[in-house]
Amino acid sequence: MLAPLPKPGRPTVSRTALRICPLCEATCGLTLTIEGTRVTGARGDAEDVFSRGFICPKGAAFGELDGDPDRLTGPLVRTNGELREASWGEAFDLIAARVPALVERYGGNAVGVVLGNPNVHTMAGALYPPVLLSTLKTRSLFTASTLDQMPKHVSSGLLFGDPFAIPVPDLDRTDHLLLLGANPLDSNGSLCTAPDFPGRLKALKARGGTLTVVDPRRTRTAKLADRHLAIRPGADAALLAALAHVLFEEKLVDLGELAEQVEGVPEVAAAVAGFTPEAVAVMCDVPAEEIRQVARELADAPTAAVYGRVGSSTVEFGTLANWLVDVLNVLTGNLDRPGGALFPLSATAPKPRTPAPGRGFDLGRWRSRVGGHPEAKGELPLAALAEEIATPGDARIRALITIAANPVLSAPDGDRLDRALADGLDFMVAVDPYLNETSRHADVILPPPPPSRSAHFDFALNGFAVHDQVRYTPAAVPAPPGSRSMDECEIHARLILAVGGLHGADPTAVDDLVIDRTLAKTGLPADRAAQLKAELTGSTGPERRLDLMLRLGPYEGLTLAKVAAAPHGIDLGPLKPRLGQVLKTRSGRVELLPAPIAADLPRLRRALDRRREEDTLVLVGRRHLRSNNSWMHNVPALNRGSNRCTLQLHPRDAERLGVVDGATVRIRGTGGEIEAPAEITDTVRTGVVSLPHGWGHDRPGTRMSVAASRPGTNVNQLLDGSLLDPLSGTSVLNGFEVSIHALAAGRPLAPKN
Ligand SMILES: Nc1nc2c(c(=O)[nH]1)N[C@H]1C(S)=C(S)[C@@H](COP(=O)(O)OP(=O)(O)OC[C@H]3O[C@@H](n4cnc5c(=O)[nH]c(N)nc54)[C@H](O)[C@@H]3O)O[C@H]1N2
Ligand SMILES: Nc1nc2c(c(=O)[nH]1)N[C@H]1C(S)=C(S)[C@@H](COP(=O)(O)OP(=O)(O)OC[C@H]3O[C@@H](n4cnc5c(=O)[nH]c(N)nc54)[C@H](O)[C@@H]3O)O[C@H]1N2
Ligand code: SF4
Ligand SMILES: [Mo]
Repeated sequence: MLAPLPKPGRPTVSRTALRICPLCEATCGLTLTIEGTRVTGARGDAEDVFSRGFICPKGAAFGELDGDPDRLTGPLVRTNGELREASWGEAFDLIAARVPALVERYGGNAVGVVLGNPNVHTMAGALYPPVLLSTLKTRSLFTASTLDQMPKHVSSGLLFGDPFAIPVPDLDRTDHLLLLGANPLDSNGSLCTAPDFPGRLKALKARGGTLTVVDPRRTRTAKLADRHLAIRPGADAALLAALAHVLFEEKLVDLGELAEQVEGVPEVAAAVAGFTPEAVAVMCDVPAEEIRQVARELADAPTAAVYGRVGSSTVEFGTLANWLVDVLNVLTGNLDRPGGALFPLSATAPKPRTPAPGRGFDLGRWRSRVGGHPEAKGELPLAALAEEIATPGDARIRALITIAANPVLSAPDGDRLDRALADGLDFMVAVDPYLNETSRHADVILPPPPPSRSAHFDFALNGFAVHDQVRYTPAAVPAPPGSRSMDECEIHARLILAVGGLHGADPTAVDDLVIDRTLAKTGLPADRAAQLKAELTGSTGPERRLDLMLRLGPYEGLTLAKVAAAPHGIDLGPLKPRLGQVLKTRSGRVELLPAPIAADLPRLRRALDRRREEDTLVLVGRRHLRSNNSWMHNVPALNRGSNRCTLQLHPRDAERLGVVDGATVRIRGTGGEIEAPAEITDTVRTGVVSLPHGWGHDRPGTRMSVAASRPGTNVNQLLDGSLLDPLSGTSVLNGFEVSIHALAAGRPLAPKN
């Protein structure tokens, strides 16, 4: 059924193969050029039903990233304190010898699991971590979500009863996009999967639509906007509350067809009553009249969508801001209508349910041991991981499994976490292709093969796509002769067996178990279920699981065979209204003012009166098109040219502080001090400085030679991890106070301890 792979070994003439790009959320279809088992080029697949040929510099560097000589080619195991190459058998033997014994003695919570960002970009990351967690019976789960989009999950859980019910802006049809805290021209979009996001924004403008961007920096996205509000960081919730206020005050609220499905509108009106444009103007540093104008434009647009991302999520009032984004979509009648914000329907989603009340969404069902942080969506704040390891107590975390995560760089206070990983753990496993700042602490590293050797399906990201479609790409390249690589799905399955006391069993047993459980939940009669199982095609466990999900999914007649037969994808149509199917609240309606939100609003109200010193500086992040979080700095094509890890500051602030362009500055925050070269630019507003994250590749014992040669500095060392959005446990990574001191110009960066 699937295209046969050429025989490995002989250098063949170059051929091409399709591969969905796993490097960011845009999921572009790529055409790879392959010589033998080496990827020598990548271009956009012009026939891809979704991306239609788009590619960015990261996708174009696919071959170099895939063939990075620093990638681990087989497992590493620690013996006598040193990591050395080992066989897969040795690696899993050691895990099986250590983890079940710890679970037996201290309970499942003694094993922490950290899931990082690339899990949304691999099939393995979608299919196996839930099984790993249920096998371990651990509540010690930490993911990149609490450095990112957990405020959105919490807001959706409370509003719609389902933390994964995330409406996305209908980019291709909307007349008006109000975009906050996102810079898709560099990030290519997030929780809004849209290959060629830049082109889609330009198309919006070309059809006469309006783009408003709210960002303390004049980003490339802001430059495209009809209106740019250079808001003070951390103030989005106040701005959005004021917009809601104006809608009520000027009688612009019009739920349209939504009216029947929403409760709590008068309560929201009362809740935002204090948030007049005048009351929020100082906190936001946006004139009251301009706020009124934005509200009117939003209400007047034939269709409109409000969309907020990282810059309005990883902030002090992140959940409130994310809630208000959808409150505005509701109040303007734009939720669940074409041109507004709609719920995608992916091919592997469960069949839509008949509208009915659901079980609702609860927060804080348990709390973290040390800090007492409430769980959100079953997770604890990643910022609390270090203390959960290092604080003595019977219930402390003693073993850690990190999968595709580099929290030493991506989470607050990496130095503290670094020490906790070094001194506080009995055992650590990392599933990671690199020996990096985090995995260097592992006792066992299990490296997945390069992406060209993995099949790809976007289980997670299709659920946030601006157009329904389905695409599958099998592995593009076979393992070269003599290679020790193991498919990442098999790594995950073997890991589950090893920690669960079934070490050595056939890894497809894990897939069969999931298939049987899934079939049992369908309520199908046993003979029909057995028949369905027998009909599944696919040459691997994960392929059979994908086939089952497609067959049980919302699109009649879709199977793996059908999807595989359409290598450029199958178009499933524009997004459609489906709110009734989505709602799982106890009332069966959108609950517009959930109690936890109402209880958090006074905190925002108090912040309106907060006066900061005139010369207070707050820090925000930024992303660069040729980078991705912490792990792409080892690819020469993506890490050349001028230093990108610079502290941007406004000329007026620079002058006041006596900082000249290019000089080294010392930046101080609650978590520590770092140094970076200053870059003076008026693209940041006054009172704001900006430093990107994911840098600081100067720790010993890693194997990322290119990254280490241009290490940059770790912005997250400025944070002590105590600053969180309380409802979601998400770290405040944007809009925190720092102080800046000019050092002598040209002084070399101080070596890190
Ligand atoms: N200050 C600040 N900090 C931030 C952010 C910010 O904006 N500002 N952004 C936050 C956000 S949004 C996120 S998502 C987090 C990301 O933080 P993390 O989730 O820690 O992700 P990365 O830093 O991308 O590290 C990914 C890890 O996965 C490994 N990896 C790459 N490909 C694969 C694969 O195919 N399989 C496996 N098993 N591993 C793989 C890489 O080698 C690396 O170790 O960072 C957060 N940190
Ligand atoms: N090139 C590249 N692409 C990426 C990534 C990457 O690292 N590099 N990371 C991927 C990941 S994991 C994610 S989650 C996405 C994120 O994608 P986006 O959500 O687009 O995130 P950013 O590009 O960081 O843009 C956030 C913007 O918020 C602004 N901001 C900061 N504080 C505030 C505030 O208080 N209010 C407002 N309104 N704005 C504020 C910042 O100036 C910044 O421009 O990108 C993904 N794509
Ligand atoms: S935009 Fe994202 S998915 Fe598309 S080529 Fe670039 S990195 Fe890959
Ligand atoms: Mo992210």
